Parts: sequence; C-alpha cells; structure tokens
Amino acid sequence: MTIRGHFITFEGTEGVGKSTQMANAATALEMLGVDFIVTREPGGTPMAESIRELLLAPRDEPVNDMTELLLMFAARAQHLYTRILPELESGRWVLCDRFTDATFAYQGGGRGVPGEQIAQLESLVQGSFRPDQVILLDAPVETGMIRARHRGELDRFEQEAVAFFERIRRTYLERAAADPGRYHIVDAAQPLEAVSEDVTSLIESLVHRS
Ligand code: Z5A
Repeated sequence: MTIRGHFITFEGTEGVGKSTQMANAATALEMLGVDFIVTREPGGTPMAESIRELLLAPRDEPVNDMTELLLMFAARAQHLYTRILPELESGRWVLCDRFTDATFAYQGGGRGVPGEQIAQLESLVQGSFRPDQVILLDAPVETGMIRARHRGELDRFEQEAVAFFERIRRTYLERAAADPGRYHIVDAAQPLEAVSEDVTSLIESLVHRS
C-alpha cells in the first residue's frame, strides 16, 4: 500500500478549539490548493458515527473501561479502513478531529487503562500506521470547559470532573514531549485570532515541506 496524502490530527481537552481550528486549517489548505477531507473520531463513517452515539450517550448503567476502549477501536477500525486509508491512497490530505492519541489520553490517562494495553490494540488495529503530524491545542482545563459548556446537555465524557481532564491534559503533554518532531503544541489559551495565526502558519509549513 502506498500512502500519498498527509494525515493530520487535532487533539486536546474539551472545548480547546479543535473544531474551530480544523475549519481554519481547512481554509488554509484550500488557499494552498491542497485536496483534503475533514473527519472526526469517534465517527467519520455511518457505522462509526453509530458507535459514537453509543459512546457519548449518558446512561444509568456504568460503562466498563474495557467496553469503552474496545468501542473506540471498533469505530477506529471502520473509519481507518473504509475512509481514512482510501482517501490518503488517492492523494488527499485527511484532517481528523481526534485519533489514537485521544485514546491514550482519555482511556489511558483519564480512566487509568494501562498504556501497554492501548498500545497492543493500536498495533492490532493500525499496524504501523500513525498520524504524520499531531496538532495539540493546549489550554488550562477550565478555559476549555468554560468555552464548551454553554452548549446545553453534557455528554458522558463532559460529565466528568476537572481532575479527569487534568490527567488527560498531562498525558497529551507527555506524549508530545516524547516525540517533538511529530507533535506541535499550540497555545490554545490565546485569543482566537492568535491561535488561528499559529495553526495557519503550521499548516503552511507542513504543505511546503511535504
Ligand atoms: N474520546 C475518547 O475518550 N477517546 C478517543 O479515542 C476519542 C474520543 C477519539 C468526543 O470528542 C468525546 O470522545 C471526547 C473525548 C472522547 N469527549 N470529551 N470531552 P469531541 O472532540 O467531539 O468532543 P470535545 O472534545 O468535547 O470537543 P468540543 O467540545 O466540540 O470542543 P472543541 O472542538 O475543541 O472546541 P470548539 O467547538 O472549536 O470551540 C468551543 C467554543 O470555544 C466555541 O464556541 C468556539 O467559538 C470557542 N473558541 C474556540 N477557540 C477560542 C479561543 N481561542 N478563544 C475564545 N473562544 C474560543
């Protein structure tokens, strides 16, 4: 299999501005004449979107950590093999709102599932496939919560306490520190215009060096 497109993921704790900055990155790619798609996880195909609904719905029944983890990877397998890889093979860039880094951060850092177990599933589902570049939008947890929480009913993840999101943020920052060539940390606590400028110049530099 020859992969010709570029796979860029956007990560961060809730409300840091991933959707906003993906739209901004899409505009930058359009201006540069790059052919691309925008997608998200969990989701990105009709079946994977159904799994997303299962995962996000608040429910009375406690959700087992392993159930949550396996559903994340079930959605990912469907998304990866039926959408992401075919798009990359046809030469398109793929911008994805969250990918496996979110699993290490949320199910690993947040829920406490050992990283080695997540890494085993990552190898099983993805082989050696990883994002080419990860844009980590980083801001204090409270900043994102304030931005996100005026949207109405909270989903199952959004109902978690601040400490859960602090562990997630820490895990993201540790992963970024361990692989600085692939992770780009953007200060998402800045005013919107400044974050957008940082993301636009990052996208421009990725296109120019591709
Ligand atoms: N999850 C998981 O557990 N494991 C996995 O493997 C994966 C996912 C893949 C769904 O993700 C949940 O799935 C997620 C983790 C879990 N749960 N949580 N929490 P999601 O990405 O769909 O949900 P989210 O993280 O909650 O995203 P979000 O709330 O939609 O936030 P966002 O996309 O990062 O932010 P936004 O919508 O772009 O911005 C939020 C608001 O802030 C909006 O009004 C903007 O106009 C405003 N904004 C944005 N930037 C700024 C700046 N710089 N200043 C001021 N205001 C701003």
